[in-house]
Amino acid sequence: MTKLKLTYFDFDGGRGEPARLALHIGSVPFEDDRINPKEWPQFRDRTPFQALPTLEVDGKLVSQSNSINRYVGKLAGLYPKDDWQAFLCDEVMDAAEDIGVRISNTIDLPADGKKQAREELAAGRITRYLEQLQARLKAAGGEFFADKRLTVADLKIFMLVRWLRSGVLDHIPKDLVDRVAPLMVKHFERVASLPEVAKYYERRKAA
Ligand SMILES: N[C@@H](CCC(=O)N[C@@H](CS)C(=O)NCC(=O)O)C(=O)O
Repeated sequence: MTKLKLTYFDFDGGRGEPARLALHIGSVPFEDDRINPKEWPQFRDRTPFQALPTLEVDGKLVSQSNSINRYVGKLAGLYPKDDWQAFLCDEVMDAAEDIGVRISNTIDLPADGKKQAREELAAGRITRYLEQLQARLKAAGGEFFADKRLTVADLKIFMLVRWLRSGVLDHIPKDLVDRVAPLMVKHFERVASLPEVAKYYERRKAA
């Protein structure tokens, strides 16, 4: 059997979490390697592109979160076999990644610059992306983003929406998703209440 080790920072979110969740949902055995951010400076140069997540597959180290999501999605039965549905799934994951990158780029800005950049992002790109993602969801039938069933695209969006609604992002109103893309909130709740997802986070809370 293929030996998998997924390495990411030790928190329940971010770029590594959709793959963790997919592997759990698909009952695919893997080593859940969690790095304390304090260890990161010593660890950085051991990764291919000085970034996490990474996935070790039978001793071979690879990276890039959406590539990992596709690979583990296939192992977990959470990636479309149909090429068109796979394309829809990929587009949504890459759009989610775009938003994440734009927000991450504001993290180290000085306070004033951060406020302005985030307010512009919230009113501009993020709103636009959320509206477009909502339109994609509607076009796919309203429940899931591709293949009329749960795929890794839903898990990636689940993390993004949870982050945007969490209130941890200063200057990005935590009710933005609710206001501009209410179907995305319904989607978030749908994914959160799937028994495998709910059970996973109950176990994490108890750990
Ligand atoms: N394109 C990469 C980006 C990876 C990335 O920037 N990861 C962040 C954590 S979410 C990281 O490792 N940051 C630490 C650093 O850049 O030093 C991917 O999608 O995996």
